[in-house]
Amino acid sequence: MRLSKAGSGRDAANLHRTLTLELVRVTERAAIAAAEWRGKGDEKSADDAAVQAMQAELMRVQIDGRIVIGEGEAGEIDHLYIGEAVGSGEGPQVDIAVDPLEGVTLCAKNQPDSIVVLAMAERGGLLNVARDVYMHKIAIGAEYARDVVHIDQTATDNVKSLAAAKGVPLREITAIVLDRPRHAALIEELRISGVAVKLISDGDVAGVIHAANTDDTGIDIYLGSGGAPEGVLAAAALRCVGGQMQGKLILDTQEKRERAYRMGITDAGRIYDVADLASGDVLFAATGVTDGTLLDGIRLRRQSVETSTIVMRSWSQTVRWIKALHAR
Ligand code: VTB
Repeated sequence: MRLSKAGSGRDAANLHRTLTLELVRVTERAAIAAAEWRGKGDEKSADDAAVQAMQAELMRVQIDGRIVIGEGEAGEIDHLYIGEAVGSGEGPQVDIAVDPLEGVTLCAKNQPDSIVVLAMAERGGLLNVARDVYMHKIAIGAEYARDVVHIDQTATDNVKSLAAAKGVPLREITAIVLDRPRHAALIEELRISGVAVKLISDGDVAGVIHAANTDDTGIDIYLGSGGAPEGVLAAAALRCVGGQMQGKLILDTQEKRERAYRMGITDAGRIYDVADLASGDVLFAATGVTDGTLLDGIRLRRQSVETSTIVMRSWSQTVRWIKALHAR
């Protein structure tokens, strides 16, 4: 039997293969639902619409699926909670991480880069983290040696080392950082070092992906902290497109540490790399809600609705951009 790059058998690989398009349907439908709420200033309705549409479409997929990164805990919410069984129940056993509306605020304000995101892996393939947990993250392209940056080094040391590896002066390096008060010192440090800082208001799944695609985006490195679920989703994407990332969970309360422990995280200080966050055969799909750098948003035409989706798979490293027209 031929073994896949991810070490899984060919049969399993072929099962996952047919799921690629199924996932596109799921993220497309959620994005179309969320798009109705673009620019309406109502984050909750936008999120609810995406969640319900995603859950309904996921139920139709032929998988024995389980939500491992969801919208919240069982009992707290009705749809897409951690541990929820999704899919028809027949088919491969898979784990699913969702962010039905990444950048809810962006959607409510009709600003760029609001997307629907979903990742699927073989059972046990995705790190289980709760929605309210944060993660320190650092990400760069696949083309660098593994020791060029390290999450425990200072930002200054990391960008210096990156510039040297790239063979350019520091002023030609661009870092992408979430614009948050908690990053004031980091941004200041980066500015003093001389690098350019691209600030984003939300959406660090796309931010990490951009840092791994420097030739297309001009972004060399992602730095800072953001949601841990978004970290796992970004890692799933990097498994497919290539790229390096390290993540460290921020378990700053006893309650978070205990909850993480129950979810299987025994070493609170562990540094995760891409394959620790998302392993085995991994599928990743994202559909644009508002126009953005990664994807176009939903276009409402007279007769149809146009969607723009990126879908990829780690086993084959295939990346597809799917533009679709849906009859109104
Ligand atoms: C990020 C980003 C999200 O939350 O993870 C961020 O990807 C986490 O930081 O789009 P804050 O809690 O400080 O916002 C979002 O911006 C929103 O979920």
